Parts: sequence; structure tokens; C-alpha cells
Amino acid sequence: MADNPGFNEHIGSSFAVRENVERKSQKAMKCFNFVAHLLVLLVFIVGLIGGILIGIYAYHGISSKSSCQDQPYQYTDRQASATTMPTTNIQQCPNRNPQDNTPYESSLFAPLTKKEMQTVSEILWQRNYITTIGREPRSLKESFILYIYLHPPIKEDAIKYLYDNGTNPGRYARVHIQRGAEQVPDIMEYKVGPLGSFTGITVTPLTRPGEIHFNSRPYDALEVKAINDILKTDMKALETLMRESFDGATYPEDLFIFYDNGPPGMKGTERETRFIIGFGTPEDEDVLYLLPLSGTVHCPWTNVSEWYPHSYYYLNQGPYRTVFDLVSAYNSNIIRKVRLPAGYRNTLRKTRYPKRDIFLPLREHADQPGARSYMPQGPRFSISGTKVKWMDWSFHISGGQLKGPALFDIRFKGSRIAYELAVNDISLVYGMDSSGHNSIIYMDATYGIMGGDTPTTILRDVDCPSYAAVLNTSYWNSADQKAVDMESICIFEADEQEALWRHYTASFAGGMRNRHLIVRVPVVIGNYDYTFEFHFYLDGKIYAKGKATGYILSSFWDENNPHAGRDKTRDAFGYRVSDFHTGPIHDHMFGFKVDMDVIDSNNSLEVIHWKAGDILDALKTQSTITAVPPYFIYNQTRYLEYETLQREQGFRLNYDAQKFFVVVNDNKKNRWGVKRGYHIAPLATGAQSLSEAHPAMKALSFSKYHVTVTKRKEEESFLSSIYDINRMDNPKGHLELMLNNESIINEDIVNWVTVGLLHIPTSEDVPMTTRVESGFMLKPFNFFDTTASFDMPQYFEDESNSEREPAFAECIEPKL
Ligand SMILES: *[C@@H]1O[C@H](CO)[C@@H](O)[C@H](O)[C@H]1NC(C)=O
Ligand SMILES: *[C@@H]1O[C@H](CO)[C@@H](O)[C@H](O)[C@H]1NC(C)=O
Ligand SMILES: *[C@@H]1O[C@H](CO)[C@@H](O)[C@H](O)[C@H]1NC(C)=O
Ligand SMILES: *[C@@H]1O[C@H](CO)[C@@H](O)[C@H](O)[C@H]1NC(C)=O
Ligand SMILES: *[C@@H]1O[C@H](CO)[C@@H](O)[C@H](O)[C@H]1NC(C)=O
Ligand SMILES: *[C@@H]1O[C@H](CO)[C@@H](O)[C@H](O)[C@H]1NC(C)=O
Ligand SMILES: [Cu+2]
Repeated sequence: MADNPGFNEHIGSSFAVRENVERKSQKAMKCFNFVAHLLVLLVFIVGLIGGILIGIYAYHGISSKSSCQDQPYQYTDRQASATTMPTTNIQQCPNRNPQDNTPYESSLFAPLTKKEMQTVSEILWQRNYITTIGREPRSLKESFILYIYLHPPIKEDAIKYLYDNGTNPGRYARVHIQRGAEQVPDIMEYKVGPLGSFTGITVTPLTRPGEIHFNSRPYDALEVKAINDILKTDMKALETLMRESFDGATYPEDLFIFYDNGPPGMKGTERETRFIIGFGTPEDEDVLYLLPLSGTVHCPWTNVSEWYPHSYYYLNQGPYRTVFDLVSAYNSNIIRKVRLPAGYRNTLRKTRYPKRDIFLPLREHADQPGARSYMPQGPRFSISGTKVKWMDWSFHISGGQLKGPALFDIRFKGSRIAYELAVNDISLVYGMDSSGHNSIIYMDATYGIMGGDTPTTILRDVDCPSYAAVLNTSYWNSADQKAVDMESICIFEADEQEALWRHYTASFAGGMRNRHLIVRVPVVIGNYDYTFEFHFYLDGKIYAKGKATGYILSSFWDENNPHAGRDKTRDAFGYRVSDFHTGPIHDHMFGFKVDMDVIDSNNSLEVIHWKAGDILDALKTQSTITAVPPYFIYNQTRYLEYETLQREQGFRLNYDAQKFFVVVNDNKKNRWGVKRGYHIAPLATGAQSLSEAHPAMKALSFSKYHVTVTKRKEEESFLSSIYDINRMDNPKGHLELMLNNESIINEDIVNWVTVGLLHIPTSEDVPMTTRVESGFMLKPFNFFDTTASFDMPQYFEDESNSEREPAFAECIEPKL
């Protein structure tokens, strides 16, 4: 145990007790804190004395109170640990702050800072681009900033600067302005910069006036507020209906209006906002408990006095032109009604709050802390601004509020592997049998992946180990026209506690523990929390993932739904998952931009076909052979067909015709003469199944393919447009538009990788969808001459040799 190198989980040691004491005191629990602290300390001392006196190794957990509520099942007090560990001379582990004070502003790629965003807003205010600064816009007739984020440098300039002593291309902001003050309101985008000196900043339009129709804009706080105001009188008119139907609930005390049932109309020139009523409050929107009452608000342009609600539905009965038509139908008893049982509302909070169910007995040992990792000699990574270095890897962390996190200039062992590896969008398409929110389509970049309505905050010790470094990024809060800081990214070396490789023979035993660097970005988008991560391995692999957790969106379970199955527990769109709700089916498709630069930007895509067939057909792919040589014992074989892809193309995974997608550098060979490359391996478990006939399939074209290769262009920087789902009749920025048959041989190419999963919610998704994930691997493919990880100490043992990873001195996990 003592010569076990590297990270070490110290289960059962006295450090766990000590560490727990410290953690408890940090967390400033609201109740029992002092008592718990004393108790734990007491138990600790008892444990130590016990350990010294008895000197036997036996592990028991410590006692603690987790909650100040009355608990039917209490944690039991247990004997504290007694260990054989020496209790003296154990120091805190040496630690080093991996982050220096390099300002983000000095980097080409770091996300824009709060200060830079403020500078941008001041410039735009001074030059009359906006009519409000530093305060909430008063009406939709104002011009104000929707988003500000980094506009990355032109790649060629950046490469010259980074590799060839070129000049610094500077930092620029991309700004979206909602121009309600214009004669014909629209959205405009601008490039603003170079930031830094206030005087030299130019503002360059990236769109033409009117190009982005006002009615295809993303939602903003003002519109939601205006619609809320318009619906007030209708909600009043519905008071009795709501009270009778929904267990005495009233608006806005117990009910809220949910608007995110997008898109707002079938055309970019229309704006029809569907809404649905749910239990909850505006501060605590509860999409788990949506109710069968919905409508639509006609809300184009900026003149709110021309907006009106229409198309009311109650228990899928409608449409009623006005709320009074619905109320009159309801009062004259000509429609089917729902009566939620008295007291039902009181059960909701309890069933929905993701806390321990105190009526269930604790699992055995659940009162003990679980296994942990720590860094016995401080971090092996360093972060300068947002540039990260670890074990011959280096890259810059970047990104912005709409498209999410991005990495730039990824190098391994001095070679560039990728110029950009970035999240671009997440799409979800729902099916459900419910008015108001059937056929929901989300493209999450339209809401903002990294700082939409909810800032991200790393939950230390949940999202990442407590020893992780945390980076702040900023996003622009358009509601109050201010930049906001958030603790959004964590970086750490992970101990996978498994073998990266192992082999055991009669003559030797060898292996290497799989440690890797993780960049993790948890984000909140409405009901779902997504986590994006990039894993860097010692052997040159990169693993990118998207994960989903959070609340499912529900639809009302109507006992007498005429479309439900015979037993009424499921319909064509999903299962009943609670008293009155079903979990409608949907997918989660994660779209990534993968701009590989295998050594340099002159790359090609090899598509290697994994085939099976006749021996002769296999041999004929490489030679003019006419007869099968006698040593082949079967007529059938596997074989490969190598194709250098000539032109831009999208691919779907197909298990009947499997392919390897390899980005190669035609001009760079490994020691064996083979073109050096990286394999892009999508690990999707789902695919887009909607046909071209679906009206959103153009806007969503990135979801049709798992891998799409295009020639890289500055003006084709993302695989989707944030406006397209709101103008699906005329989308202008989606992936398929890039597929125009251009040559991709020995070119700078981009692979757009979409991986996703299909979600059939079941009862286990209530209250919480526990993590599901999808991702892809970037794997060296003849890139190195040999396995890349043997420049590190290994575990190796034979008759005459013994090698281990570096030894460590046991130490106390540092307080963070
Ligand atoms: C880099 O550029 C500077 C100024 O343009 C020049 O003085 C210097 O010689 C250049 N260095 C190299 C290695 O090209
Ligand atoms: C807004 O609409 C109302 C009702 O149609 C109209 O009377 C008013 O003139 C409009 N206001 C503006 C500024 O266009
Ligand atoms: C990071 O963001 C958090 C949350 O807004 C803030 O409290 C903290 O001061 C920020 N840290 C730095 C170094 O800016
Ligand atoms: C890449 O290709 C361009 C022309 O296609 C050529 O000018 C350039 O030298 C090439 N770069 C490398 C590193 O081969
Ligand atoms: C293999 O193919 C040859 C020529 O078509 C045929 O004569 C032979 O029977 C086949 N063998 C098997 C095992 O199918
Ligand atoms: C793509 O370009 C090639 C070469 O110019 C041409 O032969 C082919 O017909 C084109 N394909 C399409 C679909 O336009
Ligand atoms: Cu889901």
C-alpha cells in the first residue's frame, strides 16, 4: 500500500475523519453545526485513542447529522475509526495553486471578461447602437444587447501568431443587438474590437439590417414579462376553472405560465407563443407538473397593444378563440373536466424535491463518507489565464454563452492535434399528446448553452473533486444589461482507478493506471442540466462527452385520454410516471465542431470501410490477383477498403456498413511510412429519425449526420444558427448549407460530430433524471510510431526489473 503511487483513495484512514471535520466546519450548516462539529471532534479523539490503545485496523464510519428535520430513520452513532496509521508527523499534502494571475485579456482565446463586456456596452452606448445601458430595458421598443461573447480570431492569423511570430490578431467581441427602436425592428450582429484600448475599437456589422427578422429572435425577459401582463386578465377569468380543476390552485400563487414550448410559429415572420399552465411559481418553475390548460399568444413585433391570446385548450379540448369561450364551455358542462384530488398539491414539493427520502431506511454504511481521491504532491497541471498544460498536453479554454465551451490549439507532445474542439448546439425534439406543448423542438444554443437564464456554478465535490481548479467565465445578462461572473469550468487530473493498459505473462507483470485530465463544464438550460467534458489521456486520446440530468418535461396524464392505450398507463408518446403525469419521449443530440489539425491544417479525411466478403474481392482491392491463394481456409473474410474522401459529405452510423473516419496529414508519415492521423469515433446510441418531411429538419440538419466533413471557412463557424428554429421555413445557417461539394483533399477541414441518445422517460426519471451521456473519441491513428504512453514510469515487474510510478508520502488531503 505504501508504495502505491500517485493519487490514493484513503478509505478507512483517520484522515477521512479529520477531513470530514474540516469539511463540515466549512459548509456552515444551518443547524446542529456546532453540535455536529463537537460530536465529530469527540468521536475523532475517541477514535484516535482507540486506535493507539487497541492498535487494530478496523474501519467504522463517523457519525453525523445530515439534516435538522425530524427523521423517522436516524443516522446511527457509530464507533469512530481506529487505524494503524501513525497519527503523528502526518502533514497536509503539499499544494500549489495551479492557476497564475495571467489575465484572460492577454489571451487569444479566453472567454470575454466582465470588464470587456462592459467596455463593449459602453462603446455601443456612446455610438448610439443601443438605447439603454446598465439597466433593464423598459420596453421592446428599446435597442439593447442580447449577447456578447468572444469572436475568435481568424484562424490563419491565430496560427501565424502562435507558431510563426505573426502579429497578435487581438480580441474581438461578437454582439447581438435587439433593435426594437428601429423603424423596422430587427436583430443585428456586430464584431467589436480590438478590445483593450478604448479608442481604437471599431464596430463592424456582421449582418444586414432586416436580415434577421425580429419575429425569429430568441426569447428575452421583456417579451415574457409583456406576455405575462397580457395574460393577467385571462388568468383572472380562469380562476374558478383552475381552482376546481387543480386542487384549489390559484394564479400566480400556486401556478405559473410556461412559455418554452418552442418554436414560436412555423415561419420566421410569425410570432405565436404557446403557453401551458403548471404548478409552481416564476421563481420555481416546475415542468414536472404541467397541467392540461394551454393557449397561444399572438406577439409579433414590438407593439404590445396589438398582442392577444387565442387558441385556448383545456384537457385537449379546444381550440377556444378566447378565454371566455373556454370558460363558457366549462360552465355549461359541455366539456370533459379534470378534478385533481384535494391535497394533491401538498404532495408535489415532497415528491419533487431531490433530497433524501427520510422515510426510507438508510442503506448500510451510507453514513460513512465514500471513497475519495486527492493529489499527494499537488497538481500536475497548470493554468495560465485559460491555457492549460498537463503531461505534454496543452490547450486553451474558450467559449461563450450561446454555443457553450470550446477548446483551441490542442497540442500533444509539441504537435497540434486540433485547432478547435467546441460544443455548438443541443437539439431535442419531443412527441406528446398534449395541447400547448406537443411537438416541442429545442435548439439549446438559441437559449444560450453557457449562461442563458441561469448562471452555472460548479458544485464542488459533486461536479468535480474538491481539489479541482475552477475557472470563472462571464456571460451577458440581457435582462438587466450587465455582465455576470460565474464559476463555470473545473479542471482536474482524475484517477480513473483502472488500467490504461495491463498485461500479465509468465515472464512479467505490467500495467499503467489510467489517469487523465478532465475539463468539465456543467450548464443549466431550463429543466435540464448538461455537463460537457473533455478528457485527455496519457496515450494521446481525447474523449469528449455531453451528459444530461435534471427534471424531465412532463405532460398531463389524463385518465380518460381517448388516445391512451387500453390500460391507460401509456400512450403513443410515453409512460405514466407519476400520479398525473407522463414522461414524453424526446432525444438529446449534442453537436460538436471538431476542427482537427493533424500536425498542420493540410488534412484529408480517410473513410475506412470495415467490410466482409469474398477473399478474392478483398485481395482485389489492392492487386490484380485472379485466384484465391490456397492457404486461405475460408472463402469469406473481413477486410478494409480505404477511401480518401474527395468532397464534402455527411455520414450516418450504420452497423451494416461500418466506417472509420480518420483525419490524416497526407504529407506527414510515421516511422512506418503511414500517414499520420487521428480517428474520430462517434459513440452515439441514437440517430435522428425524423424524415425530411418534418418542417424543422433543415434547421436541425446537424442532427441528421453523425460525422459531416466540410472545408473549413471562417464564415461557417457553427453547425447551426440560433435563429433557424424560429424561422424553420427559411433557415440560413445550418450545417447542410455548408455541404456544397467542395474538394477536401489536403485542405483545412472540419468534422462536425453529432452524438446523441433517445430518451423514453420512465418512473425512475421522477424526480430526477440521473445522468445519461453520449460522446466521441479522438484516437491517435498511426500518429505515433509506438504506444505514446511509455515515456512515463509504468508498473512493471519481472525477474530482474521492478518499476513503479512515483512513490508518495501519505498526507492529509488539503482543505480547499
Ligand atoms: C519576429 O518578429 C519580430 C518583429 O516583427 C522580429 O524582430 C523577429 O526577428 C522575428 N523573429 C523571428 C524568429 O522571425
Ligand atoms: C400600437 O397598436 C395600437 C392598436 O393597433 C395602435 O392604436 C397604436 O397606434 C400602435 N402604436 C404604435 C406606436 O404603432
Ligand atoms: C468568480 O465568480 C464568483 C461567482 O460570481 C465570484 O464570487 C468570484 O469572486 C469570482 N472569482 C474571480 C476570481 O473573479
Ligand atoms: C499546405 O497546402 C498549401 C497549398 O495547398 C501549401 O501552400 C502549404 O505549403 C501546405 N503546408 C504544408 C505544411 O504542407
Ligand atoms: C469456396 O469457393 C470455391 C470457389 O467458388 C468453392 O469451390 C468452394 O466450395 C468454396 N468453399 C467453401 C467452404 O464454401
Ligand atoms: C461534385 O463535383 C464533382 C467534380 O466537379 C462533379 O463531378 C460532381 O458531379 C459534383 N457533384 C454534385 C452533387 O454536384
Ligand atoms: Cu431527456
